[in-house]
Amino acid sequence: LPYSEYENVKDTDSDLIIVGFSQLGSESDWRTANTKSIQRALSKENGFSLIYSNGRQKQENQIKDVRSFIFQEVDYIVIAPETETGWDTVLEEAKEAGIPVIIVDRMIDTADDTLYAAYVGTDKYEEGKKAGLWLEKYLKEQESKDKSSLKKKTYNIAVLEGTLNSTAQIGRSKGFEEIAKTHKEWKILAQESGEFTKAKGKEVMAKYLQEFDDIDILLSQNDDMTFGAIEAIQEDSLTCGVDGKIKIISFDGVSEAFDRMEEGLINVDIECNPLQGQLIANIIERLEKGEVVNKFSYMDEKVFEAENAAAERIGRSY
Ligand code: GYE
Repeated sequence: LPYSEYENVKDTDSDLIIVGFSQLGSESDWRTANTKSIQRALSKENGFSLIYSNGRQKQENQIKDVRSFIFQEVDYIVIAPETETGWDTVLEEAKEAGIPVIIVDRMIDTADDTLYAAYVGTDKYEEGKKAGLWLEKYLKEQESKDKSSLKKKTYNIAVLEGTLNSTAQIGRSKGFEEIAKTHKEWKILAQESGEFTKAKGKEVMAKYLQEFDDIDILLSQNDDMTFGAIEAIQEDSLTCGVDGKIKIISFDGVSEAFDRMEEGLINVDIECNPLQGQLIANIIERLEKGEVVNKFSYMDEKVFEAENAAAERIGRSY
């Protein structure tokens, strides 16, 4: 936003709390829901003036955006960071300018926790573990069935990872591997990034299908990549999901994923809750009053299985 426009905001609505929000991109349905939630909570009606910037999946854009917020002398800065490292310098600049920073969704890697006032987001490591625990339970159930199609000595797993070095990728990989390493019969065939997008997810999955002819399980670290992967699987005349050859574990739980679960194409979706706006607004309001805030706030999250998808989706807004 040009400086003149900001001045305008400030003059006419001097009571509003001015917040600069650097969103990392618009790569997924999850991200859209997250952006909307934050825009809604930090609206004029609620006493905020929000300056939104889209980093287009590049940390360097985000750093520029944060610098522009500092220059514009906003009251608070909210950052959903693309990747974890490399934030110290710009956060020191914000600190020097006396602007409190709230980190949302993904986390940053810093030795100095005075560089941010609070973090609001989700526990991605837990999400990864939940995926592993679900698979453990699922395979046990299959093995106890007499005529299960999925009864093998080794289970071949292909992984579509998210943006490398993002908290969502690091946490979900680590959490899942934690469970996988307790199972000698689980074999991770490949683990590559699909950058959290549908197009890249499809591309990498198509490559996996060329390379490996016996994938039993796909672990896809977000729904958008899963949608791409399903297309690649179907174009290869293969089947997936509840009654299909390749079992699919996905993450996020966006509306389209519920469609795919109802169709039986995705077996399970590990929820990641993007509705973080209200919590962020609450934290800013408390900081305004000089109150102490929790340094870390995590959203509640569930696991959705295809069998219960129709009932579980009732009342969901994205
Ligand atoms: O799972 C994915 C998005 O950081 C939790 O980023 C977020 C992830 C989410 O692109 O869809």
